[in-house]
Amino acid sequence: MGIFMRKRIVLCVLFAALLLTGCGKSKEEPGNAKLVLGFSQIGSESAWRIGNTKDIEEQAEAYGIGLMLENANQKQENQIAAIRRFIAYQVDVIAFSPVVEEGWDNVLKEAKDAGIPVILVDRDINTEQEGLTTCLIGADFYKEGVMAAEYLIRKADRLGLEQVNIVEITGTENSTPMRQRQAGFMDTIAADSRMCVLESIDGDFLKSRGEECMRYYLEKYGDTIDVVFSHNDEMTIGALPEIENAGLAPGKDIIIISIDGGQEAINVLKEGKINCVVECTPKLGRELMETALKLKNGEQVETVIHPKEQVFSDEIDVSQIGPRGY
Ligand code: GYE
Repeated sequence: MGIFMRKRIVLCVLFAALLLTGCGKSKEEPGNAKLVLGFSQIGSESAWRIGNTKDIEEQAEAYGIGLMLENANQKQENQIAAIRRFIAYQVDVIAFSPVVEEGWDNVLKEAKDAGIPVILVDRDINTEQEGLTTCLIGADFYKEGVMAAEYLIRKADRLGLEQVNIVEITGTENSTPMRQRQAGFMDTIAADSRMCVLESIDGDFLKSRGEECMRYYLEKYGDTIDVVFSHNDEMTIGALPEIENAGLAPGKDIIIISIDGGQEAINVLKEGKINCVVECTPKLGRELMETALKLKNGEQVETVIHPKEQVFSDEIDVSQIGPRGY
């Protein structure tokens, strides 16, 4: 089967699916035409990501917006192909969460030429070209790294530590949260001479990689490790049993700092095996729908929208933390 034939079949299936789910643009009632939003999600690598997808689906439904959602299974090429399908279908607005920062110029130029506005959700891109995207709706990852480091400095003060050996398990290499969480954390501990980063390794935001990284760290550095700074809850949860298997108590022998604030990590924080979780909310759906509607109506939108976030740690009464919803 030729590539064009295959593409045509994919488009037909997509179109039929949209009609079935009522997401198609209504040609009969132009005044009442439904906004169609194409959204390319990165994958399903974490509770955060699954919560983010669910929130976007629920908010699209609540706003009466037709959502074409595609899951890229962690692959940039799948996201590029999805964006091309959205352009071919002539959706009103395209949104996507770029798995990495580089390599989007061509496809975004195609969207621009087709006159379709693009919203970045959660993560940013790196480009020299102006005007490829309209805005970014996502967390301030740099600030998250700063808050993680500030907690650590306070904890080291409280414990009276003289030297603090840190291992870092980072998120997907070249992704915005990886780059900025690391930068915020490193910049903040830089002035504190007690802080010593033994090593940083890419854990790709995955639980299985969190496990592997921790096993490697324990073999290499043993009980000289004072702190694990992990860029997300999944990797943290993967790392904890490795620490216990090595005969050490997470939360006591090793200070554990995580990011996201999903329910599972909060439960472990309440058990005392995690010391600090910096919140990163996946609930970006409402802002996304509001922004998409504004763009469709030709209104101005904010270039960056950061949700408000907080820190959950052993400095507060953790029993008061309510259900997280992701
Ligand atoms: O921290 C992680 C997810 O981009 C903020 O991606 C997001 C990150 C989140 O897989 O759990």
